[in-house]
Amino acid sequence: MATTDVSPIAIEPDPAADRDHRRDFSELAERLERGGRHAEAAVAAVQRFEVALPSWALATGGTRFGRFPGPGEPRTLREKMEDAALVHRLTAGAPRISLHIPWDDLHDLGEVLNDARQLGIGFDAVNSNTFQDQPGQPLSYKLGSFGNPSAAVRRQAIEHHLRVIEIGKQVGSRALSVWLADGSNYPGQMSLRGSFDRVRECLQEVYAATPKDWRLFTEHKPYEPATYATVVQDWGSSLVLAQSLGERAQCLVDLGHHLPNTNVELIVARLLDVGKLGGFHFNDSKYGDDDLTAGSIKPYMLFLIFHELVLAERERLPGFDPAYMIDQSHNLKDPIESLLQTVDQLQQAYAKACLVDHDELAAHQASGDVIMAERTLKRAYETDVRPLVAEARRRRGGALDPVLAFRAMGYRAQKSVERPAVVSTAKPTHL
Ligand code: PSV
Ligand code: MN
Repeated sequence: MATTDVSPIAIEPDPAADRDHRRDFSELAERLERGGRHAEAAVAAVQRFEVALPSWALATGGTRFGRFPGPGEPRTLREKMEDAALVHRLTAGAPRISLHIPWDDLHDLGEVLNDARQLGIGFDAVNSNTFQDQPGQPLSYKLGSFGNPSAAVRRQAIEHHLRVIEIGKQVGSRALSVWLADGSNYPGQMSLRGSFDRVRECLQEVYAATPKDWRLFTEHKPYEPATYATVVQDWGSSLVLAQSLGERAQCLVDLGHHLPNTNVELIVARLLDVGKLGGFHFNDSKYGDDDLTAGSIKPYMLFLIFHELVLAERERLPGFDPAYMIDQSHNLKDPIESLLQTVDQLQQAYAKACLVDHDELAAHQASGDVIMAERTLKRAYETDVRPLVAEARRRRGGALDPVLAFRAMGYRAQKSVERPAVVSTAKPTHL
């Protein structure tokens, strides 16, 4: 994971908080040391951790029932990038934004690049959108895009992806994420095998058009909008696609894209095993694709996922290079605050996973000591690593407590003056 410098937005100094932090961190480091674990290695790992922010999560999302935006929300891509730069400034861990095309207005790419340079923001994977019809679009995606029985619709969807790749090349992206809504609502509506074959064929053409140093991520999702049979429904379908496309195609695991109780860390382990774990869309969920703040509902699962990642990192699994991205919809929370919380949760889950005593765990596994093996994991999970991640952020110029620092800055109040609300009839942008 490469690190990227943070931009110079001032954070209010708080000497008392700083003093308390130094004490908390050295106490934690000392306690860890006593147990044979080392804070410094975990701090260094968290300092290297970077996650991409989705451009679509910087403004209030919504549900199909409504959208309730707050004051001072970004109205343009430039404003979204300003907010993204602030999230990076405070967390020291989110230096890139992931564009969604055509949701993001990219008509003046030169200006977008210029803004990004000024703000110190880079571009992560580009996301295509063939799940909605756009104004003026000749053919409809009502019955799907790559899986559509009409060759003309499939051609239109391919052309869209080729345009997305061209934009991605210009902004310096290194990956294309493809999530398809294709599927059927009723048995008999669509050939289950035929639609998959069509999706595979279209993806082959798109894959061939990606630059040789890019990756293509296929993202699965069990249902919604298709309620009976989504074409890329599960990680098995995603894996079959990635394997048939080629080495640079890998699977993207969106944490919310699983049926309740699915063992997502096991899916991660399987994909790692075959060198096909492309990356993540982090979020959390209770029932379906709820797009909640990462770690808000199932923090232990998030830790167990990071545990698999740390193992893979330690074992230097060939091709291990997961792309970390967020995919959330903030309906009630201030989007910036939710993203700050998210990055912090990811940093904490990663830090905890770094604190697992792997030798001890392996010994308990080998002797079949179930209790002690579980305790070894739990000991890491139950460690309060907040001083550790605060220290990692501090060393990279970020905030000790990003949410509190954000509130102290008065950024939203200032933006609500600078960005008067536009009376909007806009529908929710993200379901
Ligand atoms: C729709 O479910 C979705 O949330 C997918 O997860 C995509 O990654 C995202 O939208 C952006 O297209
Ligand atoms: Mn996603």
